[in-house]
Amino acid sequence: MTIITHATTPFDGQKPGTSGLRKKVRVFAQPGYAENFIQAVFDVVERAPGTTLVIGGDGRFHNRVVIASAIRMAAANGYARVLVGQGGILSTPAASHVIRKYGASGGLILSASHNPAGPDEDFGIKYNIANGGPAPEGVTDAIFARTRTIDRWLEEDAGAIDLDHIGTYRIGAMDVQVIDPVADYADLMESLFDFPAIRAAVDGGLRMIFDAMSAVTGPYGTEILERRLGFPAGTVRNGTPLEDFGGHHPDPNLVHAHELYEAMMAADAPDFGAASDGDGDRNLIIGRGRFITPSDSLAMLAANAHLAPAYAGGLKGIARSMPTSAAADRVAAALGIPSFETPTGWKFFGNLLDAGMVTICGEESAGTGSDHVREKDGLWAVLLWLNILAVRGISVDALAREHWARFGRNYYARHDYEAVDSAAANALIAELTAALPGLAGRSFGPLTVAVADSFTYEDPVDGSVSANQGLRILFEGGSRVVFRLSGTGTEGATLRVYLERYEPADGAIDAETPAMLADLIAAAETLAGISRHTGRTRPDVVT
Ligand code: G16
Repeated sequence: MTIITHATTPFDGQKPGTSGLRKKVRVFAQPGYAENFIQAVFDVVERAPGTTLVIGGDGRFHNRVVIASAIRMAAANGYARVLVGQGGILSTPAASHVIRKYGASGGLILSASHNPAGPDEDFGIKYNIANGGPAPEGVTDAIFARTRTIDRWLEEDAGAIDLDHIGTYRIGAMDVQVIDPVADYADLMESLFDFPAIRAAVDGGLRMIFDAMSAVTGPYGTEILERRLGFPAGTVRNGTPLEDFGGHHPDPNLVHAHELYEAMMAADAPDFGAASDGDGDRNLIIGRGRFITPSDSLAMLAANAHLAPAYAGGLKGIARSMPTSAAADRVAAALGIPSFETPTGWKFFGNLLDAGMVTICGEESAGTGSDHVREKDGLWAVLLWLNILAVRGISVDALAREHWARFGRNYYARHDYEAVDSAAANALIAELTAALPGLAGRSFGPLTVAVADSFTYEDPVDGSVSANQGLRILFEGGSRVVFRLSGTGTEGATLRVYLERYEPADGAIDAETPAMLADLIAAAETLAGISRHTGRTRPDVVT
């Protein structure tokens, strides 16, 4: 076989964001665009000669094209073996597990997560390192620097690539091993949780809906929930991954998973409802008549995790991203374990997990996970919830009420202003940043600012510093507003406004969230001039 050297020139803007490089398909489809980025990865990531690379994606439009290219390029760049999911499918947590289980030096995950798919929609490439987690900033910065000087990419002259038949074949000096995308992951889940207890609860009548949103978790949900746990056929809805996700936005929140929400609020709702996103790392949890915010889900899972075999020995610590509510911190304090506050982005949990400082992590953006892999994991969260409900024989609503009665309640919402003009969004952030030093002591309605700052994180493991990770306005009494610009959008800027109000256990813990956050919403508008800068009078999405 022959290695072909393709001359190339850099493309602008190949800087990875919160979670890899995300752009419109039409951007990725430009000749050499994906190849430049993948070659930049291969040029900078450290690995011994002859290592294994894992490749998989969420099945979205353009996946197969890029996967075939990545396999030919891996062969030309000295990898000894590629492990690729059948059909090019691997959920993000499954890819993380496969990297770890088979000792790969890294993996390429082709996904734009919860963003829509199709010829006019989104695509993405993310590189994960040998621990199975997203590459840290030092690596993504080096990849970006390489994309700016790249002048060639290498490819094995191998023709068409078969992704559909399980087995091993050779191209050039490299083995391509097409693997069952589900089996390893399903075995891992079975090793973590009390499957017999869940099966017994199913036999006793426990019922659920799992909405895979026509994205990658369909086959995983069907195998685990219906085949291994015995939920009736049809428990998994929208279970076939489609290249365009059925035209839907596979973001498991109350806006995009509204059919699930309505089913769970109906009189004949099953006990438990859940959904996952495009690549399977996010989760939505709804009990009969009770939505659980991602921040509360993290706290409630942490408080009950000892009921699952994998966590029976207790948790080492809990980490949450800064905009995630402080509910989990109260659980950590009660358990006498440390809690950590990191910037947005799962990659910031990697060092804490590797160092054995935390066991469970979570983010307000519907991500929860543990040290079993180095990604957030949608089905893991669903199964931990099921494990807890099965062992305790309690409803989601009763568990939530019990939790708030013990720890108090962090009312929480995120307001997203999408596809805002980038210059206007940057001006809003710049103006608010300039105002921060003068805010302490000022009052906004009934709220008085205690501290206002721009969040900087110093990693306690390697000492690396990440600045400008969101603007925090902390009010006396534990309420706060956080402003930041999303790092995952592909159109203009997305302004995220995170609102949190704490009510102690003897306070109003059974109120409606919008009413409880009204003062904070008004303060956010006054503080940041959202409508003045963006022209928007209401958010596009409230989660
Ligand atoms: C990614 C990251 C998450 C982050 C989320 C939102 O999730 O992995 O850590 O919380 O984006 O980020 P942003 O607020 O910058 O848009 P995913 O599921 O898109 O990979």
